Amino acid sequence: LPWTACVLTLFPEMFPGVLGHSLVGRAMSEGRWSLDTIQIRDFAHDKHKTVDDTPCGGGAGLVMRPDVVADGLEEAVKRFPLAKKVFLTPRGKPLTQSKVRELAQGPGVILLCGRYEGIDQRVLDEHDDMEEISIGDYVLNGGESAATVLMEACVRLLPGVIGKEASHEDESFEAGLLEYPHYTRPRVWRGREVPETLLSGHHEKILTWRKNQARRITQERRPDLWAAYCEQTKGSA
Ligand code: 6GU
Repeated sequence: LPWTACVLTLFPEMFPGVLGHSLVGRAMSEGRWSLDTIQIRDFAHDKHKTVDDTPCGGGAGLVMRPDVVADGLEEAVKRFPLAKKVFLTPRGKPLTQSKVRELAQGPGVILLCGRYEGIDQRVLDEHDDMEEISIGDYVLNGGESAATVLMEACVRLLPGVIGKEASHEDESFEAGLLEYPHYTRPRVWRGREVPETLLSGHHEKILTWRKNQARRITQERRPDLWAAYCEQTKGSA
């Protein structure tokens, strides 16, 4: 069976969206991964298909009902019993490339998308093997864009999705550094020249130039990544 993502959402029509295009879309039509959606509203029991209610204790916004969300989640688990359960929320642990690798290695993921005001805590307590993941320190209106980001990051790591011409080898986060700058023809554009070293044909010098550029850019822009890189690199070179 291919790697599968099962998305629980009030907006299944948002999928596959960007994931139906380019590399990741092609990989889906080639059967390298599959996408399933579950409409949470299908598990509402009243004739108005109510999924949320006012927060206990008062306050703004609405909270997703535990009975409705849990029934949807349990249907997803029936379909994909071995998939890792993930709740997309700005309160979650940050998504990292290492977490992406872990999720891409398993049989697939169940992605629960909620509204920002939240899901009744008791669903999360009941499913204590579910991971809460955030894609960054900013607020989205729902988990769907975050679920899309997570899926794209996972799918591009699946076997056969990226050819070896664009291998993951010299990628920024794999090496712990941001990427070096890229150039193509023409050699001079609006008076701006391609760095001499890249035209030298001297492969060793080119690799050194790129490594130095990656280190410079990482130091300038991401002192956190630079510190981690220095720590990991300590002793070698
Ligand atoms: Cl996973 N969900 C929402 N609603 N907002 C976010 C997020 C997730 N990650 C960052 N902001």
